[in-house]
Amino acid sequence: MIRVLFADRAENWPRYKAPLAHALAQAGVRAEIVLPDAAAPDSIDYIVYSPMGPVQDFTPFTRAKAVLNLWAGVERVVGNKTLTQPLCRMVDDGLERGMVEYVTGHVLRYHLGLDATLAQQDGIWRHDDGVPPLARNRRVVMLGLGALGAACAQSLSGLGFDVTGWSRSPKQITGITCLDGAAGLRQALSHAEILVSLLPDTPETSNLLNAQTLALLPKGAAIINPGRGTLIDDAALLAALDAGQIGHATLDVFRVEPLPPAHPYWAHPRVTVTPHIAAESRAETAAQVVAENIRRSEAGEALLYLVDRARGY
Ligand code: NDP
Ligand code: OXD
Repeated sequence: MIRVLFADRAENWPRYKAPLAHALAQAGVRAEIVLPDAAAPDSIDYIVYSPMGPVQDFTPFTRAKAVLNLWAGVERVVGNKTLTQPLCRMVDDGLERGMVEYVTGHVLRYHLGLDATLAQQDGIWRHDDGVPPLARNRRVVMLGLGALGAACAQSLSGLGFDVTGWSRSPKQITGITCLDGAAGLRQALSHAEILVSLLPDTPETSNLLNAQTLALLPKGAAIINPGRGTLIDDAALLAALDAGQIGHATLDVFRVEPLPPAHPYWAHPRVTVTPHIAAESRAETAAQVVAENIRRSEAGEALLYLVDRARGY
């Protein structure tokens, strides 16, 4: 019998309790699931981790064989010096579908000009403003072509959008123009009518969208950022919005969360704030990923979704 510590916030335990027990049983793993303080740290075999949870010092977990993050993003744990065990991140179908729906919804909103449509209450028949272009004439750029970025890019391409993606390593994805490197970034940004950022927070991606790179976008471009707040130089984005260089931004993630009430994003007429809800790991599917990794570890097989700690994601 192995011992699995559920180290997410206590309020999430009721959602995970049954799915985790079920998934472990389905995977053929005999396990006792314990909560923090219910067992000695040196008796724990696996840590189901969350950056919001109570366990951030891994030193006492001398027997733990892996730390299994319930989140996709790892920026809050990847540099943790007390973590000596392998770290896996979450790649979960529920998380992916949620992100696809959020990104597709906001891209369609910008594409169709829905904000302006919904604001019309003046009785004016604006037929002369024309119809929106077809999706195939709308250029969408996806920064990041990982588990989430690639799924969103493919969904948008499936709707007919002209999709370009950018990643660190070269990629080939059917229907997507894939770019990489500094020149690829410039090329991608220069034709991004709608820019979506699904990059992780690393030293290389910090302030990637700054005064210089925002200036490369076509005037009036829209930005959707469900990646991480650190990707954007906030002062530069606010200046670009005020100058009309950026037409609108939908931001789900911020340097400080919750976004402080006095932050200029809240009141800005061309910013939509969503409270880090673009996507969330779903207990039923995430529990299966955790259980499969524990099964693999116990069977001596390679872990899934191992984080490259030098790379930072
Ligand atoms: P992945 O690790 O699968 O993908 C990351 C992508 O970013 C990869 O394509 C990678 O390139 C690319 N990338 C990383 N660094 C660079 C760089 N320096 N230059 C160019 N490309 C780079 O992550 P996911 O797709 O699973 O998740 C992406 C992010 O989404 C998470 O890190 C998290 O921050 C955020 N997220 C937000 C949520 C929300 O609710 N708002 C929910 C879940 C995640 P390559 O493929 O070459 O390695
Ligand atoms: C994640 C997130 O990284 O919710 O999973 O942001």
